[in-house]
Amino acid sequence: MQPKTPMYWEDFTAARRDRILEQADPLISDYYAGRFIASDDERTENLLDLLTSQQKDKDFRALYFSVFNRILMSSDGALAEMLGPYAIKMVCEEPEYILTYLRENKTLEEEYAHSIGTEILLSQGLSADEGTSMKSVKESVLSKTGDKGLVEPFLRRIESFISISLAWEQVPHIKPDSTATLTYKSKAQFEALYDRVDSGDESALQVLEHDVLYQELYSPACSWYCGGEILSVKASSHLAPIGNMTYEAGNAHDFDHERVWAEGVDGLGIGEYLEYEFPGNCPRITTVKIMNGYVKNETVWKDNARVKQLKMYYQGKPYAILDLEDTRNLQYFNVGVLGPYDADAPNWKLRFEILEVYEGEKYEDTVISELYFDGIDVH
Ligand SMILES: [Ca+2]
Ligand SMILES: [Ca+2]
Repeated sequence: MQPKTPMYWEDFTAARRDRILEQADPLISDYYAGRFIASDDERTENLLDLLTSQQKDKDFRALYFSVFNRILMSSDGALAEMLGPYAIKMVCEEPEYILTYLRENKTLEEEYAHSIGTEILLSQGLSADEGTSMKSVKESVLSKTGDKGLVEPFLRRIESFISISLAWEQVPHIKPDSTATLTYKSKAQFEALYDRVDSGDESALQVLEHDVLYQELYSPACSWYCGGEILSVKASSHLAPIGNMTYEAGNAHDFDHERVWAEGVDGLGIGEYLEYEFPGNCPRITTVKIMNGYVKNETVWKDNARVKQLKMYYQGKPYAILDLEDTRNLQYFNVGVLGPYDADAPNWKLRFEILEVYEGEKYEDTVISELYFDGIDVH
């Protein structure tokens, strides 16, 4: 077997580094030796142009990459803002070389993702020729390498940075993208249908196949949940059990429309919340589905309060306000793309806080029967 060829600056011997530095442009060797500090000036701009110029020589390539990383890691303010286009150029020029290194250096990878993500955010509102978009970065990188396993985790880091930054700046309202009319059957009615299917009754099968409630909660067919994983569902409070009926957080995510979460504080529960925790490698979420109120039957639905607005927090930051309709129909909210989908990423959370309610006729208990998800990265 051939010994591994040193590719990166820190793999080189000190003697070899000295030789390379002697031959390098003085601008680079001066910066390397600490004879000037990078800032948002012309000299730094010239240095950055040089560092991100196309470089076929492997020795120089290692030096340029190393020096650029040092600038990136130590920059802030105006210089940091200036680096975005250079970070993009760096990655797009030789994605395999750069991304292989970043994969092993997560802090540096995060810096690149922030720098490129910031540049994309700053370009919003500019035309395609003037600005940089997620799409143009993606196309540019993929035109240089077909290694999607290397490229896609990095692109997701950028997208995740953009989602969090946008959420921080503004909290948009999201109305239901669509709703589905549900014909509510009790579990006993479903059981009766299953029995008929088991005994070969085609018409019972037809009924189930056209029943949205069955398809959503009770069918064993494939869904996002074939890969989607939720570690826990918690709530800030819940109503104490009445008889053998509980109202705890998990009931909002038990695929049982008759069991519900009800907040447990005096009054209508403004400020109370549900919180879902996901592992880093959970497939990403694009849709939140909600059965609002105590949907089991029309009477209990009217008697108890329903949610009018849910404030959604992603990674602990306000992300969106879901404007719910006052209906027993299933409501689908298109929430963008959520989650890092990366085994190395830490667990993450979504919180849904009650901001406003539709009051019930009898009780000051605000209820959610189901809050669950759909998404991508599965199948
Ligand atoms: Ca439930
Ligand atoms: Ca209450």
